[in-house]
Amino acid sequence: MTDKQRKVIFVGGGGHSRSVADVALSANCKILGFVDPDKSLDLFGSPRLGDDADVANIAANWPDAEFVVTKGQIKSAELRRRLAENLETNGCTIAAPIISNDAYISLYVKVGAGSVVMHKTVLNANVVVGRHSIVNTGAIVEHDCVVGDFTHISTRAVVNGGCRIGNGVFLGSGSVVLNGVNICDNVVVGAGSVVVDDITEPGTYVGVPAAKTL
Ligand code: JB2
Repeated sequence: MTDKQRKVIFVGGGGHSRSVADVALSANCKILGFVDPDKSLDLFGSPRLGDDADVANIAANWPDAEFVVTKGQIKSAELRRRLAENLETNGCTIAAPIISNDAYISLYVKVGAGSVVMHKTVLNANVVVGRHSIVNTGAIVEHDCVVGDFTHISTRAVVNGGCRIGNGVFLGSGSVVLNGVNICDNVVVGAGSVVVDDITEPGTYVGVPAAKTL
């Protein structure tokens, strides 16, 4: 028996959406199209359906469509939050989590609506990931971690066991968070940085060990 194919609409048609397209196809989703102010974009043949002001009409045309925000760049958490609110205000269905068929997901994991878990990731036992978050290609989130909403764990980042990562956090590519470390909301950790102690103030942290930049 095959699962019913899901129908998804992307909000954002840039680089991240191209990576998510590949994940969505692997997860038996049909991409109906995307929403983006840039009329020049193409998403592997899926049409541009309009911009953010059009989402209510788009949802009315495709009542079974699920919407997912597909923007990923550094410091985009606030924009992603606004785009998600716009979807909710306009009655759009937020996509159930989109999870690559090439990810290892423990049976004891919860992932929130609007989140995307990309290829070659590992979410180990007892992990909770919030809403509208991204676990990008090759990232590892170890046992008992809690990851907030609108948070992006970038490519090949490693979050070791028992960490709490807040909302709107961006962990750069290849960064490492040591066991049991807590990171508060609205933090950016630079690529390759190693977080060894709790971060309790929003800001940008880089280096080994990671320290706040001015
Ligand atoms: O308000 C908006 C808006 N503002 C910009 N609403 C909607 N619906 N879309 C918006 N955009 C669109 O986001 C731009 O027109 C553009 O198409 C897209 C941003 O594309 P970009 O490739 O710059 O960023 P991205 O978030 O798709 O991907 C970044 O982050 C990924 C994690 C890139 O840096 C990728 O290389 C990276 N892998």
